[in-house]
Amino acid sequence: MELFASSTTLTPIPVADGELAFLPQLPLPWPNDQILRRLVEETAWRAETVVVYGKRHLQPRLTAWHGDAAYTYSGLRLEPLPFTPLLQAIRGAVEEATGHHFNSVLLNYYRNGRDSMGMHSDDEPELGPRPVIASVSFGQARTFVLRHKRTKQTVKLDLTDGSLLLMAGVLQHNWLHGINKSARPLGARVNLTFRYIG
Ligand SMILES: O=C(O)CCC(=O)C(=O)O
Repeated sequence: MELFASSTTLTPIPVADGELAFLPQLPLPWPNDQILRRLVEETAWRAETVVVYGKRHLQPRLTAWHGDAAYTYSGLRLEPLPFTPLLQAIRGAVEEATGHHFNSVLLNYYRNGRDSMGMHSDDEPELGPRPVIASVSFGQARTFVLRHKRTKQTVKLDLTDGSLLLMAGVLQHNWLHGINKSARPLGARVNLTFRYIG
């Protein structure tokens, strides 16, 4: 272990068949609550419909896609919006902390505890054979659930305000992840997953 680990050092979370690392607070030039407010107000949020097992569903959250290229998942094609100055600044902090380069970001707005994300893997071919995905969260802490596809092992992580979770290696091939609904009333949360689309 590093004797003088700096606050920008991600801590590895040991899991089988993949890489995970966590930083409780990504160093950013503004307070988290200010960033959350700006993301909520300045983003062109969309309520998207996806096709799951042949049936159309309205996603239980709002989304926006910014970057250089379109992104397709669950029968949904997202045309990119350009990076805003705020998203550029957050991307800069993420690239500094992780040493990885990202050209796209998916924003998810969970308005309350009823908003959620079903279990899935981010394993679309355009993310490459070992997708590196940096997930930054603002606002209400939510539980991020990972389930191993083969062993069914479950890992739960509290994604707190300002935190950064890095997913890498073969994680997306071996694990599903998602955000469950909550019976408790919860506040707003915005999550940004930075990706590299090749
Ligand atoms: O909101 C989260 O933490 C999960 C986001 C996610 O799974 C995704 O964007 O693929």
